[in-house]
Amino acid sequence: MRKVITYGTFDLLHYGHINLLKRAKDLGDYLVVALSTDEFNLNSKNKKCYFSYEERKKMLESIRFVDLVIPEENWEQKASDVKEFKIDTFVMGDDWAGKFDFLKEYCDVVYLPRTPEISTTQIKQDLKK
Ligand code: C2G
Repeated sequence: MRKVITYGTFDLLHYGHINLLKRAKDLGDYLVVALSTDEFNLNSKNKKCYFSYEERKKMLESIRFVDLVIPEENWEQKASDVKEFKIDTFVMGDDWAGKFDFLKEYCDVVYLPRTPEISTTQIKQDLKK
C-alpha cells in the first residue's frame, strides 16, 4: 500500500484544496493529511482561521479520498511523521517548491501546481466587498 502525506491549514475549504488532495491521493492508496492546529497557525504561520481545528478536521475527514487527519503542531514534525506513518510520498502545492527537499532522504517529494485564481485570502477579500 503506497502512503501519501500532505500538510496544510485548509481553512474555508475550497476547490483548490480539493484539487490538491485529489491529486495527492492519486499518487498512492492512502492519504494522510497533517492539519495545522489553531495554535500552530496563530503562533507560527500568522494565520487566524475562520474555522477551528475540529471543524476543519471534520470537513477533511468527510472527503472520500482523505484516509486520516493528524495534527500539524510545528515545522519540525515532518520527518518523524514520514517515518511513523511509513509514508512513500510527500506532496505539497508548488508554492512550497524546494522547501521540503530534505525529506527526499525518507520518501519521494512531489510539488503539484496550485489551482490558480482561488485562495482562502481571496475568498475573504471578495466577501468584504
Ligand atoms: N493549494 C492549491 N491551490 C490553491 C490553494 C492551496 O494547490 N489555490 C494547496 C497549497 O499549495 C497546499 C494545500 O493546498 O499544498 C493547503 O493550502 P493551505 O491550507 O494554504 O496550506 P499552507 O498554509 O500553505 O500550509 O507545513 C506546511 C504548511 O502547513 C502548509
